[in-house]
Amino acid sequence: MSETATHLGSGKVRELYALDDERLLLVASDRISTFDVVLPTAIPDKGRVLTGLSAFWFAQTKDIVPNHLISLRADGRSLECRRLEMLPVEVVVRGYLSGSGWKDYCLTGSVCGHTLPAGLRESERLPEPIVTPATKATTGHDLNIDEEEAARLCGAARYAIAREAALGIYRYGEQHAARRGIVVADTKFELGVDAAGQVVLGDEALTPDSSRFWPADVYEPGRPQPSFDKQFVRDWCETTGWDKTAPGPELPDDIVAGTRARYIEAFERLTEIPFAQYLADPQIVLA
Ligand code: PZK
Repeated sequence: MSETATHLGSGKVRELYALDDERLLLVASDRISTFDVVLPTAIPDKGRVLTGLSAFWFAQTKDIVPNHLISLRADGRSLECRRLEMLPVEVVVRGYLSGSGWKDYCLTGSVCGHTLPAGLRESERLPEPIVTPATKATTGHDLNIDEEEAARLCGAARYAIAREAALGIYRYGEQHAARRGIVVADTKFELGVDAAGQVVLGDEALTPDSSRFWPADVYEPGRPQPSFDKQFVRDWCETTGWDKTAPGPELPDDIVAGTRARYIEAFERLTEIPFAQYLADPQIVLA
């Protein structure tokens, strides 16, 4: 017996299928992107690591906010999800000053309408996490907006619920990860509304693709931080003279192996489950 799935769309490294009117299938590939380009070389098991982590966080945070997860498939890389009416904004939570947040702060002293203390350094921990929404721009790049604009786009009541949910999950995940040596600098959530009108967490949750993960042991404000997962790839790409336009370079075997090991290390630190055990029985992350 098998179900048919209709391909609905592709993300840079994931595929989305419809199973029926109520259910979607999110499939994480082993593709990796860096400098916004998908590389021609896969990282074996990356999709399983990200799917397992997402499922782990969905299970851990379901009492903070309901989520779209129905089931984790036995392949370890596919999530059956409830179909939602997605909100037209991405809800980014930042606990540290990095990326576009750092750029905007340098230029204006504020980030998405949040005025921050003067004198903060790159990668510095913020006094408290801030919510910095974004919309999908037509260029493919996200466009930061302030929370007033997000409230207009979503409806004020809905946005208020979504932002509190996002803050709650970020705080939970950031604390959990910090105790295991990983700084979650920021993370992007996508939320939607279910058939009953409830705000529900969708997409992926607190993965290295939707977040900035930094190794806590070398964390030091005042400079950019190395990526927990992608730093080998970035550093190697920088040695090649690649101009960072598509197509990217093929990765050598040692860079693939080192990067795969970092993804698995993130999985094992955060879930406290050996990755081999996940491969044998993915449902273990839901316990
Ligand atoms: C939904 N995307 C992003 C695009 C991907 C992912 N539960 C949901 N209900 C309705 N729509 C979506 C979801 C989720 N998650 C997610 N677009 C729509 C996307 C392409 C590939 F893997």
